[in-house]
Amino acid sequence: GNFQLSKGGEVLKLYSEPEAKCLDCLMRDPLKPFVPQYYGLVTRGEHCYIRLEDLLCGLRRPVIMDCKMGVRTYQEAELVKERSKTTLRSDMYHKMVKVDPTAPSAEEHTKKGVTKCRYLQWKDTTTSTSTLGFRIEGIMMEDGSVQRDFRKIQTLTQLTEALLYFTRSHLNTLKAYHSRLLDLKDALKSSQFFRTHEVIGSSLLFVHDHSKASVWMIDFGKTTPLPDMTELQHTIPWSEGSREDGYLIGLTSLITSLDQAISV
Ligand code: 4IP
Ligand code: MN
Repeated sequence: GNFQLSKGGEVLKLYSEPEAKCLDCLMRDPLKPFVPQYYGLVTRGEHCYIRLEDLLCGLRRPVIMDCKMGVRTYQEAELVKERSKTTLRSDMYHKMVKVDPTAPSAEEHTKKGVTKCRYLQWKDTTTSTSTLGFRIEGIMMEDGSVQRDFRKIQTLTQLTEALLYFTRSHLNTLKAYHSRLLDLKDALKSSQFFRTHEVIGSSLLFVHDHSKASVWMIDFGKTTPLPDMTELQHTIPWSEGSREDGYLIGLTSLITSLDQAISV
């Protein structure tokens, strides 16, 4: 990703204004314990970086899972922008064809390009994003091997299998994740930040080693404040204009699945 270096328990992430604004807000919100500590900005060479707590610091052979939350991963604003100016992306066309050669339309095949929203929508609807409210983006096991294809996960039962694999069925790890997610749910309920932001493309990062397990909210580059006086529920499906993100649909799927995994 765009993480530059890790030193002294800190990582640097390339600056983005929306993300820095979210982190500022989050450091003064009930969600603070669920977000990496934010230490402000630093310039290195020509670039500005966001200084964040290194969540892997002190862990031995950590196991990591990135879950991208929500029922969609594109902003409404991106959708609107595309209607007036349709830039075709050949890289996204090729990523699409690699997974399913029949996915692009005849026109898209001819142009060898798709719009960004078309690609992101296709991905959302062919993974668990649109149904379970999140998808597993990747898992890194203790030996450093990375698995990225979780496209087949469509049901809670398949999700439970993935969680059992990820934790090697360790009951203590599963229980620690479960209770952390329940605490997160409580914090989200009382969070002013959560009520007033459309949370898109943000992940829950699951991290454990032999002795501890935790979950963190990360990646706020596409999380944006709502107009004054509007609030989201985060629990209902999206329809254009509602800006609903379905974040809590995904969190509920994860909690339900961990419940199942614990009782296996
Ligand atoms: C990626 O697709 C992810 O959706 C990225 O989101 C997105 O970055 C990329 O868009 C898109 O190509 P794959 O994961 O299928 O490769 P994230 O960074 O949340 O993982 P954005 O810019 O939307 O954050 P481009 O436009 O950066 O290529
Ligand atoms: Mn991410």
